[in-house]
Amino acid sequence: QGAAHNASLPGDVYANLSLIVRPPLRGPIRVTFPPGLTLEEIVRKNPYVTAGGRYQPPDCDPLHRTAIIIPHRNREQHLRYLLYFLHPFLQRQQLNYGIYIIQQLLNVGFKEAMKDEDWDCMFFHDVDLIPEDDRNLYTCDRFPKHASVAMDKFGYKLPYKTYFGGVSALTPEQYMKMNGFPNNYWGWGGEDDDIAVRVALSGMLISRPSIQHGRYRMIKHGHDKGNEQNPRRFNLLAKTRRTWRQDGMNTLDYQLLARDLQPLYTNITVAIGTEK
Ligand code: NGS
Repeated sequence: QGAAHNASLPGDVYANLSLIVRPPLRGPIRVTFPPGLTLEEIVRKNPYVTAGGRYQPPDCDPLHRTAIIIPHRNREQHLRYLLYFLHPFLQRQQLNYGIYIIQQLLNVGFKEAMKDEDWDCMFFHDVDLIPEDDRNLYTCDRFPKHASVAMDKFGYKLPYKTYFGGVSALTPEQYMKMNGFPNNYWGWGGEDDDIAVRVALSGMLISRPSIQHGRYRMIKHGHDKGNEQNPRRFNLLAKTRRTWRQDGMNTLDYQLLARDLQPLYTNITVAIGTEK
């Protein structure tokens, strides 16, 4: 009987159906921070992750190639917790992915990651934000995506309508269309707002996940030493309309010092100039 039923559809339809594997997503994630967590323990829990923090699903052909770029300075503990949650999260989404740590410019992360693989999506990820729902897919959309729409510290809603900080995702095409990100923001604040302005100036809209899926828990921390508020940020923001074409990927200048393949991430160290 089953065979007679099957015969009513062309064979290749069944062949294709049998290949579609539903990602083993779980939905909401309970985020707690286990004390005494070590990198070794995370390595042990992620046996399929290869040198440099790379992964490909062992049992299916991934549809998406996503690079995660994390700017980070002296926040070892935050990084450890993020890696602890992010590796299994990305594996459940059945992505081909790589994790990159950079010290300064997001543009450097973009350029260096693209040397490894033809990534089709770049996620720019604050080191202290943990996603709380794996239906928040780490893939790109038709427009630049702002993923962290519901952060606990803002009461699980946007702090203001044009907020673009936390976690965002762009295809390489979208990234190049807006000349990447600015190179001239030093210290805290404003860079994310500048990026949102660049998205609009280059003629794109912003896409966002739902408030149920785009939830993030922030790891609490005090003020960052060596990352003081940037007093020039309002001035810079006021000029973005005039400067975005002359400041970005087309003026990126740095010297690669090291590309260190750690078990859970690729660490990029570069030398760049100082504030002009
Ligand atoms: C704005 C900043 C953004 C920042 C946002 C949230 O005022 O960079 O606050 O800040 N813009 C400027 O300073 C121009 S937070 O509450 O996370 O400290 O992301």
